[in-house]
Amino acid sequence: MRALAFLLFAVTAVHAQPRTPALIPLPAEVEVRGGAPFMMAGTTPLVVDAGDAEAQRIAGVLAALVGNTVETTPPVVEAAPGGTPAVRLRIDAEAGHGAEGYALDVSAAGVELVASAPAGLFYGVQTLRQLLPARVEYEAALYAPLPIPSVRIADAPRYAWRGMMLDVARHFFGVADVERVIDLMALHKLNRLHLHLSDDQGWRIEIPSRPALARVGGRTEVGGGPGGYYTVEDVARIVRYAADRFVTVVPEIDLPGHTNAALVAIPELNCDGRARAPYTGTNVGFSTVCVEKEETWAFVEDVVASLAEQFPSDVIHLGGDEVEELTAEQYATFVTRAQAIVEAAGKRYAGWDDVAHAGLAPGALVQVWRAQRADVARQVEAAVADGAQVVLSPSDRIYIDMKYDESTVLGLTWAGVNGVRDAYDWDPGALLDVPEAAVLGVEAPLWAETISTIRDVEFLAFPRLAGVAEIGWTPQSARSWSGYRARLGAFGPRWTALGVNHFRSPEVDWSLGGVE
Ligand code: TNX
Repeated sequence: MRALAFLLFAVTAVHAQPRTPALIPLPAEVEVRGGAPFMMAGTTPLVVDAGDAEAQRIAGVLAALVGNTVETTPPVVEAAPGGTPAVRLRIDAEAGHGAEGYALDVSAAGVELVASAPAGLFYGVQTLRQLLPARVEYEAALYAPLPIPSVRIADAPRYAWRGMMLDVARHFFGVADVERVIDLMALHKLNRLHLHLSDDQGWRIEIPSRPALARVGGRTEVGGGPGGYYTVEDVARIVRYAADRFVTVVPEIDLPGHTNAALVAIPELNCDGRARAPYTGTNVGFSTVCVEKEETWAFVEDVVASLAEQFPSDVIHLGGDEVEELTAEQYATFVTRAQAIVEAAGKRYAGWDDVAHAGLAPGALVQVWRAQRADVARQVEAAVADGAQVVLSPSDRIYIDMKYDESTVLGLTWAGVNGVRDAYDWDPGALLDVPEAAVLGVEAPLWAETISTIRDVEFLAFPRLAGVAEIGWTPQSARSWSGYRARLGAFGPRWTALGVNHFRSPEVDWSLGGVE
């Protein structure tokens, strides 16, 4: 039976093998050498340097992956008997691969993976994972061995910030859902998870000095569901889970607008001192904290202090979008003081591009969502000239809460429909007239007005999030829609094996993945 299964595999493998392996993101340099693959088995030793605990932990990630599929889990060892085919994983600070880069060499005789830092080793393991057959992702013993094609790869990311934003305010997503998102981000070498933790419809994080925020403000969500919030323990768990996968969790509390949930929980934040009624619709722009009251500033101080304590991220995002109830002067005064509070807490201030015209101090991070508007683009460029950096989230490209096309049920359309090609086929270096060093990276926001389950999240995120991962990682010169489209088509079986509810877009030839 096993022999038959293997024969069947060998035959389909010959036909299904794409020329470039289905790696997403595509590494900076890939040389497919041809020739015999490396055969990975449950007994293949994973060799790390003596006493290197991080290399040992990361080797354990690969061991667990392979161990899910074959009868035994590969041993992580510090030395293998001479002549044994082995996978060597090494962190060598002198190797010159940067914070996240690595070099990978696979031949029939063995696998050599070298990085200069732990994150690079982890990303090299993700590449190895994607070189292994998709069936390695199933949590069931199937059949060994597992061939890894013979390749030589030299790799490092284009941008430091490769992110996704999850709106947990419009609908709440629990810790297990967030962990699932982190797992799928790590597979594609994404490294920033921005959590949109408050909005009109809900406040989603416990602030111990202000317990009403979560307890009262956390009870609602779009459509009248039960809502929810993360306790301090939940946040610690998420942050740790993310850190183990080299993902930084960036917290956002949206201020001064998008604050109805806070205005329900803390009456003093309203100019008239009266609590607002809960809101479960999807309008924007109607709420603001009372910027003239000192109670409001005490609240901002408390919230920022708690975020600084709960999240190791060096960035705290304070929103700032879509405020319609303040004068331009009131708004600018608010943003200036908010930035100062974040910096006094030892963190870097981030806001949506609405803050660009508020007179930012140098060092701010501006998340650009409306680059298609010339007036916004000019404001952002002026902010960059004053010392800001940008993270690019163009809504007409990578707002992954937009529908893929008119036929998709989930999603909004205010920024248009964002197909798989639309989301992929653009250059972050050409979006704005700013120096290259001003672009910290890219991030795909997933707003949650229309989605409430992890299956919905997956549907809108995949395949578009994979394209964003490649935009953030791969040099522009190595990217093309046709090359990406072919790798995407061949990638389908891996998501299927992982149970990822991805959109089978007609833009992609999914048959390239062979029989699933
Ligand atoms: C605009 S993008 C918003 C959000 C909505 C989103 C829906 C931004 C900074 N603000 O409040 O959820 O559109 O696509």
